Amino acid sequence: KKIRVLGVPLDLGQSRRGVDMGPSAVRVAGLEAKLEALGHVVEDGGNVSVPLAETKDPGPHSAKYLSEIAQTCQKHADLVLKALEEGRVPLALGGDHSMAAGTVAGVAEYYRRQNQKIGLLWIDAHSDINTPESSPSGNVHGMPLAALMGLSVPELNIYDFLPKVQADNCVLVGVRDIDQTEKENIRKAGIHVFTMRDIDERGMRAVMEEALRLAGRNTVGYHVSLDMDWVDPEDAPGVGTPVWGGATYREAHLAMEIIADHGRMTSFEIVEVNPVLDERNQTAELAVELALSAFGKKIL
Ligand code: DIR
Ligand code: MN
Ligand code: MN
Ligand code: MN
Repeated sequence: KKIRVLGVPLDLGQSRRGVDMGPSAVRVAGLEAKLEALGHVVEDGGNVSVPLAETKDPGPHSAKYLSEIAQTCQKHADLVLKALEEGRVPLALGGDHSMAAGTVAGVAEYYRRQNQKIGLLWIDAHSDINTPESSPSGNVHGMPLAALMGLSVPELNIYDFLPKVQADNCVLVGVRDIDQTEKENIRKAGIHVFTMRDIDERGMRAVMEEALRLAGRNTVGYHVSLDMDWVDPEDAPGVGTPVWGGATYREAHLAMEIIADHGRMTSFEIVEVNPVLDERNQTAELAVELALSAFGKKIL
């Protein structure tokens, strides 16, 4: 594959500082060279410019830095769209998860122009479907899925069409921490959810096969949005909102390997790597490993 790396050093969507250094940490961990060793052609599109928190006013508590985040998502979406137009697979590096409002918009817009739809795999400890009304924190990284599904946050409606993905093709995998006020939004949006309990009971293999079937039904393929806090904090300590009981090291790899086997991933992003909270860059290194598995690295 021809891959274009797109960095989004965005840390305005949550309150633990340092996630803006995520793209750098993932590059330092050798992303490009290792993907090329796998046989891909990789180019680095650099980082999109992001306003610095110190120079901005957060605005209303219900959705802090929303206008700066929306501007960043628009620029990022344009770069994602351009990458696809130029025949490149976008591989976006975050940055906090609010950037996904841009990544998914760019991918969905590219295929919409060809009268095609995409699916969305949202792999995360959290469901990120709060609205400014339901959010207890006011952190926009907890809201991108609500924006993409058209529940709220019109500022993040990049390219002005909704929903970005049909509810029936939107699948959450591995969630284990959902705000009480957020649960109603999941029901309203009508998306599919596989919790950690589903993974415990059915196993990663069965859950992923079903998730990919749903995301892939009547679509060209699916975008994969991987929040590193999906992985258990034992293996991924460098994230802003760790939650115990996540995917194990091998479960995480297996999920990515199954995605690669199906060969239908349109685009990929890894978010929420926070080097300030990490231990010797191990979370960024794991992010690179998981990207390699998603792009086809096999044990044998
Ligand atoms: C929480 C945490 N639901 C919020 N969300 C996180 O702030 O809306 N998302 N950590 O990744
Ligand atoms: Mn290269
Ligand atoms: Mn997230
Ligand atoms: Mn999360």
